[in-house]
Amino acid sequence: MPCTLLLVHFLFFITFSVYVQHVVSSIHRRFEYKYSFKGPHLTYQQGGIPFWSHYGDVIPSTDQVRVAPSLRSQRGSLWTSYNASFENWEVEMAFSISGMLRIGADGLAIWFTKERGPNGPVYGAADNWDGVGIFFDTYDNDDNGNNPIVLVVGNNGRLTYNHLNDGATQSLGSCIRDFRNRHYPVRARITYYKKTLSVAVNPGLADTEYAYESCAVVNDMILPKVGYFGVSAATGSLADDHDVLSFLTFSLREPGAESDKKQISDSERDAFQKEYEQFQKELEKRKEDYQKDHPTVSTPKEDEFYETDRQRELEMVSKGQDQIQQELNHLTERLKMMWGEQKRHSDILNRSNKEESQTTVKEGPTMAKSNLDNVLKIQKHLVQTLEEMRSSVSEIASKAKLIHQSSSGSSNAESKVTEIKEHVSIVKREMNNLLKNTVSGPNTRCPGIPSSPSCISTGHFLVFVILQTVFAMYYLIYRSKKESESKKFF
Ligand code: MAN
Ligand code: CA
Ligand code: CA
Repeated sequence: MPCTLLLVHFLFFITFSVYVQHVVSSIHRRFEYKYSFKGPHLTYQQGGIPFWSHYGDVIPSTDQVRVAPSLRSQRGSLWTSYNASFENWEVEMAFSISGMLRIGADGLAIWFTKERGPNGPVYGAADNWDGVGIFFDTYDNDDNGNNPIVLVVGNNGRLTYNHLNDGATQSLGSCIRDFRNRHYPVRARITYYKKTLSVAVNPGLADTEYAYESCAVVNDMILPKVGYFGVSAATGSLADDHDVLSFLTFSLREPGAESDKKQISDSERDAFQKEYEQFQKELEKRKEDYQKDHPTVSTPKEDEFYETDRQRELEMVSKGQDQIQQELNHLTERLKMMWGEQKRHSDILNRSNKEESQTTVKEGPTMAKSNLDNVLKIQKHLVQTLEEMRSSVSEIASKAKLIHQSSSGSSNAESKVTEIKEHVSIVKREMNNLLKNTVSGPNTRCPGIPSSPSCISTGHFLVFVILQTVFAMYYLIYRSKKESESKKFF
């Protein structure tokens, strides 16, 4: 019985998890580029950040924004140019707070507030804000040993931040994390969904983008319906570099709360159209300004960027010619090798003929030799023809390239194309001849290589053996005679 209960409980748990997962995963998340920035082309050429305004000691660069540098008493902030009215949203910010000393100051803040707060005492931004601030406080002002700390502080405009006690009594949620001098960028994810604000932090210990740990959750948090996103940082008598590498904002929509397929309204379309036209005008104006500032730089005409059909065709012809040339080179090499081989065989044959004429009967080597000479002639002819074809093809290729380079003079190009065609037909004809010669040339079968002649015949061998035996017997008799003579003396 308890086993059945356990099973039911387990099944319920699984179903519930799947349901939760389904709901969470089907939240519609849209990247909002007007409330975001990231490298590698973070800034305009003049140093501004598209859709953002920066204040104070901020130093923007192409791949990051230094919100406050490691100098004493710096304050910097940046705010979105447009306000946002997302009911639910999420911000992912990658940052790095680093300094030479064991202790740094003062920290970095992420904001969503009704108004922008360009300058002030709260991590470089204005106090008495209406909205929420998520603070990364590095310096332990109240000396209670709990910094660096992450805290969430809400404000309706009436609260004055208590910098001296690190907002300890004002925070709605917090977590102690060491986010200074990390090996990898630290990432913070702030999610505001159905009036719950959650803060998660990836402490930058590894290069894993999504290793977030929950830090704080604040329920029933009422934020302004319309507000600006911002980042700020400050230093005091101690200082760190406060760098933001990316700030990505997403709007979130509950599943089924809106229809994605819904067409945009007429007023929205008009607004987008206006904005587009404005950008077009701005672009044109910038182009003109650039021309004025750089009169010597000529802007290439648009059609100079693209190839014409003719250029493309010639490019292809040229490539084809290169390929043919390569093939012919290959063929020539092989024929040369074959020719060398034939020559070697012919030398062997000549040598053996000479030897045979001195010793034994001739077995018709003149016939084989004349065959071989024929083959050699054909080979030679083939190599020559191929050489000619190769030079012809390279001529075509270079002409095609020449036309390709100067394809503007069309009448000239026209005549050169005809020339190429003629050359190609010559090559074709020669190729056919070559093939005919190779297939039906006279006596195309090479004569077999004669086996090397044996150096002595059987008759000679027998005579040699008999002579040797006689000589050996004569020597033995001579020796025994000498021995018996010498014995007589003793
Ligand atoms: C000084 C003051 C403080 C600041 C610390 C650390 O004490 O400027 O406000 O927090 O330095 O920079
Ligand atoms: Ca502090
Ligand atoms: Ca503290």
